[in-house]
Amino acid sequence: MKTYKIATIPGDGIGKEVVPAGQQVLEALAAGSGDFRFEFENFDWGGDYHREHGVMMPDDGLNALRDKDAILFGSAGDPHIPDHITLWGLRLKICQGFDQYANVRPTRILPGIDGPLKRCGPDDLNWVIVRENSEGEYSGVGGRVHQGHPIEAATDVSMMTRAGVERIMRFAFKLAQSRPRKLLTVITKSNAQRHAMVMWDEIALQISKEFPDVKWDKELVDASTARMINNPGSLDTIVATNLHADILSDLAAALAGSLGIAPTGNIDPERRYPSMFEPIHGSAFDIMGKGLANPVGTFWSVVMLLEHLGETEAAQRVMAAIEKVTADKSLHTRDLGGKATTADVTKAVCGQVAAAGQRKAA
Ligand code: NAD
Ligand code: K
Ligand code: MN
Repeated sequence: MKTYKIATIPGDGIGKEVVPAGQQVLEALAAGSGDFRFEFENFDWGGDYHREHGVMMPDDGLNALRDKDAILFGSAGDPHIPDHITLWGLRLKICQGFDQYANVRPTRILPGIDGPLKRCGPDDLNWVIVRENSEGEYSGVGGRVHQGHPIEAATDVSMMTRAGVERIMRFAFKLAQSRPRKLLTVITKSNAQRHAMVMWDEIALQISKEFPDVKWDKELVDASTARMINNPGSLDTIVATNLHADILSDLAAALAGSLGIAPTGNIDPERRYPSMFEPIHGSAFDIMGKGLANPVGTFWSVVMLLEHLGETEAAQRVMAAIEKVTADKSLHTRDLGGKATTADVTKAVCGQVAAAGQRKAA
């Protein structure tokens, strides 16, 4: 029997609620499968670890993750520690340390969930946003001088490299090619950002020649927010820079019903290092510790994790279980207008996964 080594890093806030829930779903899946098992190792990194050790994770922490088949992550963000310290000290350290340069964010309207777009059904909104995840606006290049003085100046440089843009474009075109509509929208802002974004556009054109069967267009990032709302069906696969895609994907999640249902994979497509899967939401300080967190974003991330492991059938089983549960409005959490708790939804999804396992065995 195959054994997959999975690292779990709940992190902070509701990450501590949704990651154990995701682990329960994987355990329910493995219990009903004769094909594979999981070996979990939990890492208590995050704000509490920072209070004790002064850092979000140990300096050699990446070494403890290196031999894992995948990482299930929650969120980095603590109400008492500045956000840039929690983010750079944990999540970005892993993403950049393992060169997880492709951040993949599927969005669609799940059964039973009413998004805010009244004219929009499940067939009209089915996107995958590809976010450049290693450089751009979040490259970390910049600095502050003369802090606190009237002449103070600060920069965050959006650094893009030809190699970095080529690899994310190629990844996005390939992904678009694998989807039924073979449609890619390249998000840009080359009217105002006249250096890096112009290179971005040129590289899009260059890489498009490798994929003659993919239909593609360009859209300015500001205009694309309006297009997502006015004409969602005109979009399918979308590629954007680190910052642009960060913003667009929260909008996409809200249009699909809630930030709480949206998943993501931080992928190293070359598989040199483990990839990391997480809900797109953060620590949600306003609801943490109350059992109100919607775990669906984490469960969908578990589906992406299973797909990454090549366990396609198991991934489909979990996705079907999620959809059965979202279709039942009595199992909606408060963000979707319901009254169910994190534990209610988790129990229901685990039950569906187990039942499907029994049907398979019979
Ligand atoms: P957030 O995603 O934590 O919350 C935004 C809003 O969405 C809140 O009202 C929250 O209650 C709601 N929400 C989020 N997830 C939900 C869920 N699963 N179920 C129900 N409601 C949900 O974003 P924020 O408030 O901007 O950030 C809070 C902290 O999280 C900050 O420290 C931030 O830096 C961090 N953060 C971390 C990550 C990450 O680790 N990947 C991502 C985003 C934000
Ligand atoms: K997250
Ligand atoms: Mn974000």
